[in-house]
Amino acid sequence: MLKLYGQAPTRVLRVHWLLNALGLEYEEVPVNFFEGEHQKPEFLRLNPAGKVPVLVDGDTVLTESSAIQLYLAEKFPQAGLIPQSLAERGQMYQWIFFLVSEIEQPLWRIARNTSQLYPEHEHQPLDVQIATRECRAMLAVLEKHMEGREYLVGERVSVADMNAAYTLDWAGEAKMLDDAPHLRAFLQRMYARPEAPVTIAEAFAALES
Ligand SMILES: N[C@@H](CCC(=O)N[C@@H](CS)C(=O)NCC(=O)O)C(=O)O
Repeated sequence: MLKLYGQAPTRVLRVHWLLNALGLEYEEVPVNFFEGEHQKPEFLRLNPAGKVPVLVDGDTVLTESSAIQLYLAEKFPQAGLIPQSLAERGQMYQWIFFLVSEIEQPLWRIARNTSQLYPEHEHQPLDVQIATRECRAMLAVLEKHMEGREYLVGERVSVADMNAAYTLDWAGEAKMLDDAPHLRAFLQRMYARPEAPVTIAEAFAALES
């Protein structure tokens, strides 16, 4: 059986989209950051970066949430989550890389400079300003792309949408979607889908209850 290390509200949620859509059974292995489990030798043997998610599928060990999404979609091609034409596949990769490098990256810079994830003396307020500006500019590019579209690529849902749903949920949590009605509508459509996992806010609320 598949083993997935990590739990909501981490980037494990990206993988939940695929596992749910494909109807796959898996064992979830929680990794407790507060107890330093991600830095224990047995975990570092799986992912030397000390981060979740990690997917173990038999002898295959995969890290990087977006790579795991693509791996699962490719392993079960009958679900049609990878576009068939090369042109659309190229666009799917384009948007996934865009989401991870141009949108998630500044979101992460904002998070680490404003939360208790990093000690306060390491916070860099100027970088929050720069990352906010950069993130908004890149969100505007995606907002324009989504005018009149239901999906990021082509006419049916693909891994790009499942990657975007998690990333834009994070952007919404960071109050970055006020000027992006098409992205807000996209998020609503995605989270109304049967395979939608919990949102980041729901996962945090569950932790506190
Ligand atoms: N690029 C990686 C990032 C993974 C990542 O940063 N995961 C966080 C949780 S969302 C983590 O495990 N952080 C632990 C740490 O940085 O020490 C991915 O997309 O999987």
